[in-house]
Amino acid sequence: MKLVKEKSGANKKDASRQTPAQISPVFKTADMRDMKMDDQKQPSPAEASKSMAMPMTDKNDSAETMGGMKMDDPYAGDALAQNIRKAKANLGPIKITSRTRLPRTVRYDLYVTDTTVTYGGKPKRAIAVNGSIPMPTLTFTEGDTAEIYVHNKLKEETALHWHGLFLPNRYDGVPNLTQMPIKPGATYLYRFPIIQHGTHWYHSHSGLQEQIGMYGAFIMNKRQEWDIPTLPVVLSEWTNMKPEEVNRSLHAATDWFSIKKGTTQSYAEAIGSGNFKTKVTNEWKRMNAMDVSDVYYDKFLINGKNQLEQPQFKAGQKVRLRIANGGASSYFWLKYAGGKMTVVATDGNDVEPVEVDRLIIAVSETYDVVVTIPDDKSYEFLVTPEDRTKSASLWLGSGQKVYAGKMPKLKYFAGMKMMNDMMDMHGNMVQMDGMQMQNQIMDMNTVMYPEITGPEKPEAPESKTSMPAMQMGNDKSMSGMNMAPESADIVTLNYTMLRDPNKTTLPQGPVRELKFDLTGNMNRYVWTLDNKTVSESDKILIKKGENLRIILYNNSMMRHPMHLHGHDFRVLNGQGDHAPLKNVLDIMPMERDTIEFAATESGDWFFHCHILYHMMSGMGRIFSYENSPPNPEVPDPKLAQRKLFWDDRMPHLMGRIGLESNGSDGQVMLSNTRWNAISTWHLGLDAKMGYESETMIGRYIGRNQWLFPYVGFDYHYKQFDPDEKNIFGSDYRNMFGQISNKENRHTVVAGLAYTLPMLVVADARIDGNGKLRFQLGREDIPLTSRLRMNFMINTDKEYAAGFRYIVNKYFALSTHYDSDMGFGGGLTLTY
Ligand SMILES: [Cu+2]
Repeated sequence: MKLVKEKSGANKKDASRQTPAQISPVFKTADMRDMKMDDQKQPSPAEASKSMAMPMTDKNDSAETMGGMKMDDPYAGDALAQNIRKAKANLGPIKITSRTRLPRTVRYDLYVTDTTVTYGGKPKRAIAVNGSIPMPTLTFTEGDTAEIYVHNKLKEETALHWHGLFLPNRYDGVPNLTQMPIKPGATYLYRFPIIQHGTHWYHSHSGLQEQIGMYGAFIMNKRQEWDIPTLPVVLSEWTNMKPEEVNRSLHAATDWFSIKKGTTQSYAEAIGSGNFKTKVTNEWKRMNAMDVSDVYYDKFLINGKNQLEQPQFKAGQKVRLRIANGGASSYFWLKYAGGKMTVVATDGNDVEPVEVDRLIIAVSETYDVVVTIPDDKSYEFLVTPEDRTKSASLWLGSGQKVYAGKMPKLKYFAGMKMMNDMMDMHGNMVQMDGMQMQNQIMDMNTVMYPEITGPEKPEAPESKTSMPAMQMGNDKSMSGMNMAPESADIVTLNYTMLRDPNKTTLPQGPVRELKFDLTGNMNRYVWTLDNKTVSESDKILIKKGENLRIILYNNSMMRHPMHLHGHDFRVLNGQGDHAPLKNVLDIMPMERDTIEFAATESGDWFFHCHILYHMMSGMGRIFSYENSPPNPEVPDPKLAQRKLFWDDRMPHLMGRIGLESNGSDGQVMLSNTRWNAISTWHLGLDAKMGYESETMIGRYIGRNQWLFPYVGFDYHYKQFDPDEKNIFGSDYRNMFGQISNKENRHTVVAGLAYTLPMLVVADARIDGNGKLRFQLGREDIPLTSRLRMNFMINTDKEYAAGFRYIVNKYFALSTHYDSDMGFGGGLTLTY
């Protein structure tokens, strides 16, 4: 992309940002100018009601050069152009109203308190602001100054981040980065000028508070705004589990969430649906069951309600929905029962209107969508999480209910098959030549959508190598692909359909290119950029005045909504000078996307995945402006950094304790991104059965974390019985002829564990007496959705196998046979 010299309307924040103290006098003159303009523009009543064409349309654009080519119509003949024309025609003339009042300081007082909610059917702790979940909608007009007093009435620290806002770095609200956390009982003032407009939102950036209520709409009106009914729509999700427990469970890699969702993809389910080979291939490639989202939720919410009624709208009315996805980890499909939805803005920035049947809104994105109420009925605006487990509905209008149509369940084995094709044996995504893996053009998950690719059926032999039908949005250039007939009818929004009505070229400056691979390890829930967490990487120094171009490649199996604080970036999507401006980029698996922005600020700005649990595991970077003045909000930057880094360094405790008729087997682990401390034990009922424990600490190596060198200590005590034999004979000597020394072994050990295909862990070690041991084992083989099998065998002539039937998150019925302890049955506790 060539940079254009002129300073175009792109960088709305070109006007340098100052602290409010500095800005007040400057703003006064600006206010005067504004006022004058307002006075001049002060519409007569006739004028005010005079219809205006789309304010976003810049008529002069049509003769501009596009990518060096002179064109009369920049998008003649193109499907997108047709869509835009139609959308504009259908929107028709929209009245605008001008803000006549002077810009002013708008004050809000936010009281953050503990509360109890019953969203999931049980009373649970949540956090409310001014008694409300979501937090109250904060409304401003461009030119105002925001004065927001946060009164922390919690027993814990907090901080609020103003998502998508251009503001002085010290008010960005990232605790331990741009400010110190607001202490319990303290009041904190955020004061910044409103220098932009559009639909934004705000949320806690402190710990996991965002999951339990701390999200709300932040609306900045233009000084000339559309005069149609407008509704802030904040989407979110609720879990009855404490967010800390959600986070720990994800790291413990229990598959409890899959069981709750019905997506275990067990062997029985695979065989029953003719997908045995797919399942084996999946495990051969060392993957666990696949899913489009990590967490099971009990309820999905629109403005804090599962069913939200808005009966005031009448036939023929247009409504502007200002939608913000305030969910912690859920993407949402949006569908409307009353016809097409017209997308008019994203992340607070206008786009040329386009009509779609549905769109997916990534975590933390915003979209402005105009819908029409066709008749005096109640039309469903359906919000469905990406995993389609449940939904929430907004009802527009009154009268007979018109449903949008539930989204059918995902075809998980089709998804698993696709993943198998996409993943090589080294855990890398296979590069697909000739496929446009960018800007959401090709949604690989389409193979899982029955509404596009047809209902689930047994393994189709012909789809072995060719990609099944995909939906390509309305990009006809992909017509070579095998498209299912239904897909042509459903227009799904993708990023190539977003076009800014104005030029968004960056101001002139040196261009610096940065590249990041989005990386992750599903099995240990480690999420990184270039296989490094925030705490494992240095801040990325950037210079004021340069233009940064960032190329992102998603080499993980999940999509990630990458968010940049304090700046809008251009998404290079083929729209040339009119590339859309966003602050969140959803990037699908295998995609390579390019964004660029002008470095116009100072201070430290977070760039991170907005899936809360990915962010907390370290998926981000800090962009730091060189030679920034010290931030007065962070008096001790070293201490602040230590606290910030703790988020992804924090170890998680997990354990499994078997209490069976032949004794107790179990293990506890304390592990973080790379390190793992494990203690395992086998305690027989008597000395003949033996007592043994092994305690190890080690570090996982490599991005896939298949290799685990460790050191530790082994204690064995077993009364020797010369007559005892197992299937290998006496275990007095091991298979290498070395004396096992089981009656009294306490020695140091050093070893290497490695995860093999089929997720079998091979473990070779040597102890302080020179004795070798080689062991193979696997936990958690999913036989049915709740039945798990495990086995172990080693050269000490020990072996074991067992079954667990998972009753709930913490309890399982279990039985196992062990060469030392024999048969047993009982309970297994999982933590
Ligand atoms: Cu992510």
